[in-house]
This record gives sequence, C-alpha cells and structure tokens, in this order.
Amino acid sequence: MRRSSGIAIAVAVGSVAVVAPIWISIQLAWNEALANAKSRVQNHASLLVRRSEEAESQLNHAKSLLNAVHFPPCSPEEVALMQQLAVTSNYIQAIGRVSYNQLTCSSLRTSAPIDIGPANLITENGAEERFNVWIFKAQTHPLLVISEDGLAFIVDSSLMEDLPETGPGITVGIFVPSQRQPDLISTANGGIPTSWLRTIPKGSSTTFLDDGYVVSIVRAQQADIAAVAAYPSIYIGQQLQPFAFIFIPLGLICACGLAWAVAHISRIRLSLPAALRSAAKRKEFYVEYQPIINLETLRFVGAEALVRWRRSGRVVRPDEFIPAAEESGVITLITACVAEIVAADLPHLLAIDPDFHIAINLSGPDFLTTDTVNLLRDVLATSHARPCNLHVEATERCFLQADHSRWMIALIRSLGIAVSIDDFGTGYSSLSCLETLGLDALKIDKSFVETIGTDGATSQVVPHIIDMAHSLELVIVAEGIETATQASFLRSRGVHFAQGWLFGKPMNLASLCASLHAQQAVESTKVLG
Ligand code: G
Ligand code: G
Ligand code: MN
Repeated sequence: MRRSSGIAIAVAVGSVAVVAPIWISIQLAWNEALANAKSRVQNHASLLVRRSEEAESQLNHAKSLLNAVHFPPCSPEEVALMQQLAVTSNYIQAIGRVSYNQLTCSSLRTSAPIDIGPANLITENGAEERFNVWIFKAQTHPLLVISEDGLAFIVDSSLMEDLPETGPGITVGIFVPSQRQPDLISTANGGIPTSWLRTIPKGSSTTFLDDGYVVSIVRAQQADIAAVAAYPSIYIGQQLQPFAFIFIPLGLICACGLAWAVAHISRIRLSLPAALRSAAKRKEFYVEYQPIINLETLRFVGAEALVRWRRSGRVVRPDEFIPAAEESGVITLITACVAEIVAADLPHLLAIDPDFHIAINLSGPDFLTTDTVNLLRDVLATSHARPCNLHVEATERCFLQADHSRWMIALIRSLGIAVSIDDFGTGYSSLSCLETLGLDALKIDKSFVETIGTDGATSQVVPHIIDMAHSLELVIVAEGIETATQASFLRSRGVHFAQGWLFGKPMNLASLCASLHAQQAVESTKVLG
C-alpha cells in the first residue's frame, strides 16, 4: 500500500467513523419519537372510540325510555322527558321528533319545525345519520343528528373530539366502518382523506404512515363506529429535540473516540516502515529456528530462520510487519539482519552437525536486487559454511517477473545454495511456471497439510501437489505438521522432509544446539551399542 492511498483509506474510514455514530443516533432518536407519536395517535383514537361508545349507550338508554313510556309524540309530557334526558346525558344536546327531514318538536322547545336536510347515511340497523346540521343561530360548528323510529338525537361530536393535550396538528375523526365507502361523520381540525378510513375488524386497531402522517384507526367492540387520529410526521422532528440532546452528544463522543482510534491506528500503520527501518538499525530483530526433519529417519537435518521483532519489550510476530516491510521494501534491511544473525549462528550448529542447514526466507524486493546474492555469499564467507549449509525459501510472490526470477534463482544456485518455493499453493503460481524456474525444493503450505485426514474439498490437493513435485524431481518439504497421522500419510506418499509442531516449535539457538547435541548422543550410543 502506498502512503497516499493509506492516507486516503484512513480519511475515508475516519469520515465514516465520524458520520456513522451521529447518523445512527439520529436514527435512534427518530425511531424513538416515531414510536412515541404512534402511541399518542392510537391513544387519541381509542379515547374517541370510548366516548363514542358512551354516547351510543346514552342514546340507546334515552331511546328505550322514550319508547317505553308511550307518551303521544310531541306531547308536553314527551317533550318534558326529552328535555330531562338531554340535560342528564353529557353527549346528547337535544332530543326531538323527526318527520320529512324536519324536527317537528324537540327539547329545544322551538315553536316552528326546523329543517335538518336529508340523511347522509342509513346505518345497518336502519338509523339515519345527518352530519352537517345547523339548528341554532349561534352555532359555530355542525351538529350530528341520529334518528331512528321518528326519534332524533342531536349530538355535539366536538365534545367527544375535544381531547386532552391534542397539541398542534393532530386531527381526529369518527366514521362508520361498516359502510362500503366510509365517510367521516364528524371531524375536528379537518384534513382527513377518505383513503385513511380503513375497515378493520371490530375491537381492533391499526397504525400506519401515509403521506407524511402517522395515522391510527381504532374500531369499537360493539357499536358500528371507528375513530381515526392523525399526526403530521413533521412534528415528530420537534419531539426529536429532547432525544437529540441526548443521542447527538453521545454520537459525537463515539465519533471522536472512533476517529481518534482510526487516526492512531493509521499513524501506526503509516509509520510502520519508518519504525522497521530504525529497528533494523538498532538491531531489534532476532531469529528463532524451527527444525526441519527427515521424515524417514526423523533426524533434525536443518532449520528455518524465522524473524522476530522485539519492540519496546514486546515481541512482534512476522505476520504483523512482514507485509508492510514487503510493500515498503524495508524487508531487504530485515533480510540483511537475518543473514547476519544466521552467519553468526551457523558455526555453532555446524560444530555439532557439519551437514546441518539453515533456510533463510526471501521476499519479492530481495529478488529485485543482486545485493541479495552478495549477502548470501557473505554469509558463507563469514560463517565458513559450505553452500549446502545454507538454503533459501522464496514465496510465490517473489516470482512475479518470471524471467528475472529465473535469472536470480540461477545466480543463487550457482553459489551452490538450494532454493525452495515457500507456502506453495497459496499464491498464484502454476505448474507451468514451476517447471521453468529451476527450483530445488517445494514446501507444501500448512493450510493444505491441515486438511489431511479430513474430507474437506482441499484434502485432495495434497496428493496432487506431491505427484506434481515428484514428476518435476523436486525435493518436498511439508509444513505445519501437527499430528502423527499427517506425518505417516506424507511419508507414505514419499514426502522427504517435514516441519511442524509435532517435531519442534520455533526455538532459540541454544535450544536448537541442545536438541542437536541430544540427537548426536543418541546416535553415537546406537553406533557404539
Ligand atoms: O513463525 P511464523 O509466525 O514465525 O512466521 C510467519 C510468516 O512470516 C511465515 O510465513 C514466514 O514465511 C514469514 N517469515 C518469517 N521470517 C521471515 C523472514 O526472515 N523473512 C521473510 N521474508 N519472511 C519471514
Ligand atoms: O515461512 P513459513 O510460512 O514456513 O512459516 C511457518 C509459520 O507457520 C510460522 O508462523 C510458524 O510458527 C508456523 N508453524 C510452524 N509449524 C506449525 C504447526 O505445526 N502448526 C501451526 N499451526 N503453525 C505452525
Ligand atoms: Mn518459510
């Protein structure tokens, strides 16, 4: 990764880190306010239904009483009773007799008949309803007249619709849900389209969003009545404010935390090559050796040098810095450190076993310069080792430029140093390029070895790699062996060498020397015995 693209990614991630928590907090606040608005409209509609039911029962009570007493219609006795009933029920304004769209007499005690116009609708049980009746001169809003069997009940629905804390913008209405095309009987604040008047089962309710409104419908349990309440979503924004005061500062705190973390991590990542360069100068790198064994004899025949970085008291593993080192090219300095350490360590190992070898890992950038060849030559010179005591492992990424790679491999091999392809199978390399590179050995990656004895799809790959390596006459080393089953499978397939926790984990020079001494001791007792 180039520095500029690194910065671009850090800026992009940083921006997301700042925007995301704020966006999420606004979203949370909105959801909270929406839920709140939904329950408010539903409460309003329910209250309206309860009042309508109450009005309906007052109406039924008055009707049955008037029918039961059998006073002659419009007689003074009947008008007196009507008056008494109208006064005692809070939703009924007046009661009268209706005939040919006229109130002939009523509790209002007017002398002339009053025109109330034709019915707007006739309900299931034959009651007539008039929604827009104007009776008094001083009336400010239309009244509702419900009539049945000649008796008329004048209801002021605005009393029902006068809800507590309706606040700005809330609209409520009552309608008869059993109608094919329901229409409002009455409404407070107006502005309710008929498309909202949905027919739902008795005793149920529904809440939905439509055209910028939160709408709730509640239908009465018994009476053929339903209420609608609507609240413009625009006001939800106002309710959002108290939530926003909590969530947005919280979001900002999260955003700052995340932005700081991103900045911190990107600073570390961007400065990693610089840190590696100074680590190479200060000799903070050291090496551990992981033994390579002969699968036939189980002898330690060599070891792979694996670099470690001791950074202010902490050991950093190669996976954390090799990729950055390869990208920036600093890896060549690290390779030089490893080569220097190996040159110093080799004499100790060769003193115990003169045929022992150490494998050094090379990366792409190492393959671009002939300095690497000189470096290897220097290792041999300073350690007084023979070329067979030094091996080179190169990953597939080293071989991106096939012609150049072939030339470098030939140069290294001309020193007498063996070259293996590392982590085989994990990169892009194909059989055809393996054929032409002129390698000595192939290391099967541990990700393939892991699949031995399992029935995963890749478990079939290991035998193929082995057969291919045999046909190219390559020495085969298997990596990451952890079980005896894996070892015996590989041995039976003719794999020559192996490396893995089953035989030995990466260890320091002293431990490796001790292991070699122990091995020599066992062998000499065998020879003597
Ligand atoms: O031991 P392990 O975590 O040690 O090694 C992790 C990876 O780092 C291995 O794939 C190995 O190839 C790589 N690696 C270890 N040491 C070196 C080194 O000195 N040079 C390069 N290029 N890669 C190394
Ligand atoms: O360069 P190379 O990819 O060979 O590096 C070997 C890596 O694999 C190192 O990180 C080493 O610690 C790790 N390793 C070596 N042997 C085993 C093993 O048996 N099991 C597992 N899981 N990892 C191993
Ligand atoms: Mn390796």
